[in-house]
Amino acid sequence: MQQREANNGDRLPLFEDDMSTRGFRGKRRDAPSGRVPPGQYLTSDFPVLSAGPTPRISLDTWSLAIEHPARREIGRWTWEGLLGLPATEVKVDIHCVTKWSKLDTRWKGVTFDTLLEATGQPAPTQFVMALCDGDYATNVSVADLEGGKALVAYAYDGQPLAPEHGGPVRLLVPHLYFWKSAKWLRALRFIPADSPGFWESHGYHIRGDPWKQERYEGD
Ligand SMILES: Nc1nc2c(c(=O)[nH]1)N[C@H]1C(S)=C(S)[C@@H](COP(=O)(O)O)O[C@H]1N2
Ligand SMILES: [Mo]
Repeated sequence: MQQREANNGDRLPLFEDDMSTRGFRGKRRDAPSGRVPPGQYLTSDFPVLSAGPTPRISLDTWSLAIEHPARREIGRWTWEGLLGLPATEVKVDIHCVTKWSKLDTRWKGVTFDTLLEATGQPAPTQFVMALCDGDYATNVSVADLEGGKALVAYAYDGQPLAPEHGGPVRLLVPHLYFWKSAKWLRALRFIPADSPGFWESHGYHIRGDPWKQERYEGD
C-alpha cells in the first residue's frame, strides 16, 4: 500500500506532508487498486453504520478519560481541554468490514501518542478497550495505536464531526477495519490482556487488518 510505505509502516500520513509530496506520486488517483484491500469496493459517499441509536451528547458535560486497568483515571479532558492539546490533521483511506472503502478522508484530532504523553506516564499495559456512549466497545493493541497510527478525531473534512459519524469525538484507527474506529468515544481503558469488545465477541476478528482480510474469528 503506497501510503503506508511512504509513511513508515502504518503511521498516519500528516495532511501537510501528504499534500506536499502529492506531486511526486503523480497519478495515484487513477490507480487506486493498490490502495483498496482485497474484497473491498470503493464508495464516494459516507455510509453510517451504528449498532444502536446516535446518542445525544452535551459538550458541557462531555469528557474523555484514559484509565488504568484498575480503573484509576490517569487522564481526563473536557471538550476545551481536548481542543487545547496539539492537533494533527490526516488524510487516510478507511475500510469497513461490510466491504466499502473510502479514499482520502480528512480528519483532525489528537494522536493517541499526544494523549498518552499528556498523562505523563508510559502505557500501563499493551492493550486498550475503547469505550463509548451507548455501550459499544472495541479492543485495540497499543501497537496499533502508537507511533502516529491512531487519532482521537473531532473534525471530518474541515467540519465538526457529525453526531451520526461519532461526534463529538471518535477513535480513528484507519489501518484496521472501521469497526475499530469507535464512535462517541468516552474512555480508553488499558486492559491487562487483549480481550474482545462488542463485534469481536460476536464473531469478528480480534484485530481486523483489512490487508490480511481479518474479518471473522479464525481468518
Ligand atoms: N460507538 C460505536 N462506534 C462504532 C460503531 C457503533 O455501532 N457504535 N460501529 C462501527 C462500525 S461497524 C463501523 S463500519 C464504523 C462506521 O462509522 P460511520 O458510521 O462513521 O461510517 O463505526 C464503528 N464504530
Ligand atoms: Mo463496520
